[in-house]
Amino acid sequence: MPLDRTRVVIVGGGPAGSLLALLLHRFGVESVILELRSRDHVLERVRAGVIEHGSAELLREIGLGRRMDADGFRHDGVNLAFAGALLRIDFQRLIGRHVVIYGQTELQKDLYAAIDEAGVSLVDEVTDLEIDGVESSTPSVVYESHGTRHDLACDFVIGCDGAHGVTRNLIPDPRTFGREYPFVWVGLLSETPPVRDELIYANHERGFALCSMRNKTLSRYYLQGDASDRIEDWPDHRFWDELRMRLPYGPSNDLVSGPSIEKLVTPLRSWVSEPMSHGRLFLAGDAAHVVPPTGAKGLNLAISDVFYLADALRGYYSSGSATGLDEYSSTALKRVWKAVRFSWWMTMMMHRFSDAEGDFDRKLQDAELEYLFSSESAQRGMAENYTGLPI
Ligand code: FAS
Ligand code: PHB
Repeated sequence: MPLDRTRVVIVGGGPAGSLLALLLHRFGVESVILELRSRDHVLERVRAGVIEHGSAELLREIGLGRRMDADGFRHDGVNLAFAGALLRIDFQRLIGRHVVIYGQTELQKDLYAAIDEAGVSLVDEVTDLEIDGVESSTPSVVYESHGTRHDLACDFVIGCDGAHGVTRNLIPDPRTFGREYPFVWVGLLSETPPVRDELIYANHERGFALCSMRNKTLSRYYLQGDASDRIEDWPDHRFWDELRMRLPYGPSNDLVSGPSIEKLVTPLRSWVSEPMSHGRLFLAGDAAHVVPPTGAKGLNLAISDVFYLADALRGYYSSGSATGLDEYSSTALKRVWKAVRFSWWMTMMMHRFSDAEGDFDRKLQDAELEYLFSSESAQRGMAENYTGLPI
């Protein structure tokens, strides 16, 4: 079995793993990414679409801003619909910040292109992964790839293997916190012009709806569905009829429908596993925390985690200081919990819970929205969280 050696083994080649490898490469720290699926499979995934102000600045700093700024949309605001009214939260006027609408699919393409250009090693279709020695100073990872078994010795193992990964199982007695929401999101991608230039989050008695986009001819829509719903329950015509009913008058009339080119059903949950490190193992992104997409925080938390971790590893390799590594978990979790709180708040405010959930909660939701629609301070608070708290 060929014995290889590197400094950092990154398990998972999604946005967290590939961005971390690039940040480390910039500091001259060698890494190897081990990805379970094929490169094409990872590149085909349709997930997030909102990049926070700070995340966009970081991506520009490391040379990943060109396509994002050319093909993405800078949004200075977002719209909330409730009781037939439409409120625009003006990020620019309230706090001088913005978000960028740029598909995670496109960002992943940019990350893989930059990885290839930098000559960073990305091994895909990895199986039979065995991670050993994370409690020692010489961890190793044994894996199979394209019919050959490898034993990779390293200094650190980073778990960037997502919500269904294996690395977090190496953390003994983790404390996990979570909440499952009693509904799903049904997402649809269509080659139709977006209904508006900015996103619309709608709270309607028939359920939540979200209007988003990827470009001027590619729209992304989401609807709240029942927890037991499957894709077959949402043929295109039902999706478009329901969306039209849940939008306020103007957008409802202007909605252009068309055949779906991709559809998904995704459960909604808030979940955090602490700590995010153990010995020479560190977790980043969905491997340690999952948020409902209502707050558009999942991808952005993956970006801030690896930003903190890369900085800590740079400190270790440049000065031998382990301080950043020792503080990584608590530093990352501080920002994670604020994003978990905001994503929970947006989810509770914008979705319809069954009557069984009780009239009192319904009344609270109305009051929450009426306060937001009437208070500039409340709108400023939402703008701060939505555009992204400081990294
Ligand atoms: P990822 O899950 O993206 O990547 C983990 C990688 O590890 C994957 O490529 C996986 O194949 C690999 N892997 C898994 N097990 C492995 C193993 N044993 N060995 C090697 N590799 C392994 N966020 C938003 O902000 N807005 C959204 O609209 C939004 N929509 C979403 C829709 C869906 C359906 C999902 C699932 C998530 C969505 N998210 C959204 C959240 C999403 O963007 C994640 O937060 C983001 O992908 C997290 O990035 P990673 O931590 O890199 O995890
Ligand atoms: C998306 O464009 O896919 C998107 C946007 C905002 C969200 C979730 C998803 O809150």
